[in-house]
Amino acid sequence: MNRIFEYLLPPQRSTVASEVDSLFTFINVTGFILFMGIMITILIFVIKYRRKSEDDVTPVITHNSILEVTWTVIPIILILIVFSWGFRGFLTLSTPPSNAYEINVTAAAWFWEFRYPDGGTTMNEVYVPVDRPVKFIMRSDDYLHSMYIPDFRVKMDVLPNRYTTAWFEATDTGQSLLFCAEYCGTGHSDMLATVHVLSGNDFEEWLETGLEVDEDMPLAELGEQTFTSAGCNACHTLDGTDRIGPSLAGLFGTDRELDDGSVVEADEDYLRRSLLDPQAEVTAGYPANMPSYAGRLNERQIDGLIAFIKELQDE
Ligand code: HEC
Ligand SMILES: [Cu+2]
Repeated sequence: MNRIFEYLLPPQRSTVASEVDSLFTFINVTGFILFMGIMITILIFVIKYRRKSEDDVTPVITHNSILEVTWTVIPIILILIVFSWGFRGFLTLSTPPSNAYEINVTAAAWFWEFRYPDGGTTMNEVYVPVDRPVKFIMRSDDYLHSMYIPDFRVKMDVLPNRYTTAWFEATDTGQSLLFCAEYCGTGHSDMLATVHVLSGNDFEEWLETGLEVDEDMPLAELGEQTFTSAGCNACHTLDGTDRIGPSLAGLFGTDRELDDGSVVEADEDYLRRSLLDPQAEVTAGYPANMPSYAGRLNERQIDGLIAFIKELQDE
């Protein structure tokens, strides 16, 4: 029976996925059978008990104990099955194994940040080992978000001022999509991340090397990459049009009017301040809702972004 739904659902790539799908299928199939049973009975009764002549009189029926017990007991049994099955799944999903690999997750408008136990962070990309439980300890920097990985069948709200957790154990190497499942504003649909499931060895290797910044990559190229990975593109375009914030094309070297009426030149130092303390100088005409990237980007990424924004001059 599960096979039918396999075509409708994302691939099952975690240890809980098949259990979740079985319950989903059970509820759908019993629901469908009951629905058809009731509809067909109604049709038969409409025809069989229709008024056949002028003097047809409806008999007085007070009750039928056998019938009433049947339609009470069968639904109760079904509900108890669904409840105990669902509760078991709920317990599994809400009890992370104690040996889980823990990753701290921060959701913010509009990107995901992942911090690993050995130090190091990634943005909008998360690397996890296969066949090993992984626990996300999550918080939000601003609004309500929700962490959803359809392939793993896990979803959990991410709140400000409170930690929530979610865990999974991936069963296949490869990539899965993670996205925000709680509408959180204009950039909500850009709040996407990729889960990279690596084999044990590849994961160890990635921990050794993957978190180091590539020193060979030209600064502007690193900046371009960071522009996407740090989620700047949710709020800024590069083609002169406004999104949440101003377009960054042609910004460098111009005079910027701030909301307190003062004017500053958009030089390297201004760009740096825009990233590390965006609330200090707010460009006139725009909301003061850019998140601070202090502690989120390393020095080389900041230099890279500045080099990238400078290069946008020529376009
Ligand atoms: C949540 C939306 C949002 C995100 C994400 C965001 N910004 Fe901004 N940004 C804004 C807004 C709004 C402004 C204008 C108000 C202000 O100056 O704080 C702004 C202003 C700026 C400015 C100054 C622009 C000017 O016209 O003076 C720069 C430079 C900038 N952002 C760069 C970036 C970079 C680089 C990133 C990614 C690392 C980024 N922003 C991420 C919303 C965002
Ligand atoms: Cu969100």
